[in-house]
Amino acid sequence: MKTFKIALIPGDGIGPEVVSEGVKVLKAIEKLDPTLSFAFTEFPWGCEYYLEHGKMMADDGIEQLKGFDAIYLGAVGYPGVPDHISLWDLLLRIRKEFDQYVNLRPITLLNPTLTPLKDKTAKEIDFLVIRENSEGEYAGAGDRLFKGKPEEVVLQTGVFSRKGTERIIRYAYEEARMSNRTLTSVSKANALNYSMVFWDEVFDEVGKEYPDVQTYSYLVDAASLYFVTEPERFEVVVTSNLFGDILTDIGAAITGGMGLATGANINPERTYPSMFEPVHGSAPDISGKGIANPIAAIWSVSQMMDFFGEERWGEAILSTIKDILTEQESLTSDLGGKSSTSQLGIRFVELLSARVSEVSFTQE
Ligand code: GGG
Repeated sequence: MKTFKIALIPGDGIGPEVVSEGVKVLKAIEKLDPTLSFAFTEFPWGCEYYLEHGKMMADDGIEQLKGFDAIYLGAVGYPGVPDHISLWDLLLRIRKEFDQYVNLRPITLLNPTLTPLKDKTAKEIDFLVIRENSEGEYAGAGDRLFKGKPEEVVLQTGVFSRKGTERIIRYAYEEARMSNRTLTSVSKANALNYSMVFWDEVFDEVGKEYPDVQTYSYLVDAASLYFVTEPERFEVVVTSNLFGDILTDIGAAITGGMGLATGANINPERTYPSMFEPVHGSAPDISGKGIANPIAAIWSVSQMMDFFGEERWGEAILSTIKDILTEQESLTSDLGGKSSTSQLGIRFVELLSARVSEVSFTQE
């Protein structure tokens, strides 16, 4: 029996509501598969914790998280705490301290009715965005001088190290090679004449090691247009931290909305735990109403299972998401249904159990 230790950080707003449905799925897997178990530890960190303690997480929080196999995060941010504090002192702190330099965001149309794009099929919207997740525009380098004075100056510096740029681009080439897909680099070298010229050079240099991978290179503005008009151009995409964050919101828009967008923050070397989270934020406007869509959070569990090497479960969860998306009445209101967050979770577990009841899991 394998036991995976999972740190739960439900966080703020709808975070706890959607994480609770993901945990329901993990507990169902434990029941269905005698070879697997999960040991959960929940951490109360987030904006409420900040208002009580003046910090988003415990001082030794990173130390406490080190021993886990994965972190499952809901959402961060709530009115009353400045967004740049909640994001930097919890989510970005974990990504950086644990060197989770790869952010995997699949852009996959799981049901053809969900795209607002006329005439686009599921076959045409199916790609993976690999976002640099440790530096770039999110390096946190900058300054604010002469605050409040007429001569005020604010600097926000993008940091693109050779190590950081090479490793994400190499990861993307490996992914493209392994899955026999094309690789598209998205940058903006005409305007960002230092950082993105460098990015493009590294993309070409590393590419010499991968002559078998077909590549493309687009400016971020052109890529934004093609995400909407010709998403079939893309198979694997590699891009910088900020561009990746923005582009994947467009990706969410063409595949059914933020309720279906997932992201995995990966430390490929497995020196530290990786972190799995829905892409959406805490949505204070709907929190506490029990209507948040938990599918993105459940998809994060699928990514977690893949990361654990339990791909049959990753695949079973993804297939069950496709199943539930065909049942209008089982969905939440953002997808035109009437179900609550927890009703969707209950139905999901029923469908998952039915799907895998045929498969036998044996003790290893
Ligand atoms: N699900 C985590 C969350 O609250 N994300 C909101 C967010 O703004 N994330 C920024 C980012 O991924 O860079």
